[in-house]
Amino acid sequence: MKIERYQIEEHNSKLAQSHQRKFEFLTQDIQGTEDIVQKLMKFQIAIPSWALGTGGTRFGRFSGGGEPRSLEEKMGDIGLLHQLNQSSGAISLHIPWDIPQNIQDIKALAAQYGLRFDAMNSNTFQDQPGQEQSYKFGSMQHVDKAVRKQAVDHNIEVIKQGVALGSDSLTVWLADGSSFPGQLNFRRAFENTLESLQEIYAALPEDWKVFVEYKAFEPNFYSTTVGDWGQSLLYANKLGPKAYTLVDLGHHLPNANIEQIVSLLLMEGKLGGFHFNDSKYGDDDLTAGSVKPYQLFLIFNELVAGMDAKGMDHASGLGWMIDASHNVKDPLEDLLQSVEAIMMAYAQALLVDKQGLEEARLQNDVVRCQEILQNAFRTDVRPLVAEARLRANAALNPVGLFRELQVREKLIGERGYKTVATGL
Ligand code: PSV
Ligand code: MN
Ligand code: MN
Repeated sequence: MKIERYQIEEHNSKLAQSHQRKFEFLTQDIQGTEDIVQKLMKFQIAIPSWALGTGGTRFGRFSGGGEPRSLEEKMGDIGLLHQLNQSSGAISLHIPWDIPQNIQDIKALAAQYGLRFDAMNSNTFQDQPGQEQSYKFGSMQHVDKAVRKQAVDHNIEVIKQGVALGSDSLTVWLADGSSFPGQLNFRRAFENTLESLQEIYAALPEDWKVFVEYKAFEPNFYSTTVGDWGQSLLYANKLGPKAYTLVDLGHHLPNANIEQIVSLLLMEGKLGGFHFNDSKYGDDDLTAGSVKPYQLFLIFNELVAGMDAKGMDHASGLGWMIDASHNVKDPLEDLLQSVEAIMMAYAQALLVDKQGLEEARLQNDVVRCQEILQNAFRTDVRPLVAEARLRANAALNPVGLFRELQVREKLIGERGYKTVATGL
């Protein structure tokens, strides 16, 4: 399945008039729209290879048809997304869910789709067939050195594969922890984990980064060994300048102030990567912006402010990725919606009157502070995001074109109805 350039152009010309009207209306009211459109065009969000099939819950999985059956087909799907929005130009692999066989062919395919290899993800939270040691009681925290060594070796192997593909970062998420009080010596678990991470850190190439992803709970329900941003930051600080904290929006206890966390991590120069999703309860992995779009905007407001304060480039300063997949939507439509929501939150954050906000803060004018933030949040920025797509030769309405072209039906035609994406 390939989308032809003329199909995008035809779609855009049908919507051009109405888009132009909305875009011009917005530019009359807002200063600096050109700069915002340019920034939106540069901003790319990596797609994880595991989001292309229907996710599941522990109660069941209802696969859709036409899901990718191989890494090549997953890249094909991301290629389609990227053609539709020109904002999904990177793929994040999870080893061994993805098995890159012929690296040169995989790289050539990526180049053909215009994709970059984002952070590599290791997996020491599941036992793989034929594996010698079990991760049932943790991996890097394990009381048995042989288990820890296996986990370290796996991560080093993932780095090697990443180097061959042209990636430049490793994300480590550990399921390590305990489910019952008394099960674990917290300090020993921390020290073992640190030692394992240090061995991995020592194997990082010069220009690589390692992201330490934290998560409050699940699959362990009493303690998690990298359980919050404080613990992640401890590891990152002890490891050194190539280690950073990774924030996944779904990995906090309810009502955590994620925007404040992001702000302080950026201040410390220790925010490395981001996993976008949304949730009402926990690590729900729902479409970004589907439940709490205001929170997403507040987070972006801190990201933009913090990155500007450090002179960081928004597009390349942090690793941006979606980490979501669920049961009931077409995964590709779901990802298009997530990217759109992220772009909107970013555009709204760019609209914030930063100088006015600082002045209002200095005067303790709380009402004005809220007005400034909500003025930006309540601006309909969709024409700005659409304009960025139009200029990048993407579709004005990606989900609309996905349906018009019957992409899913065609993928089912090619791959069959009963497919299960690998690795999920
Ligand atoms: C864990 O919940 C997580 O957020 C990590 O990023 C994993 O690598 C990913 O989900 C996939 O399970
Ligand atoms: Mn994640
Ligand atoms: Mn998660």
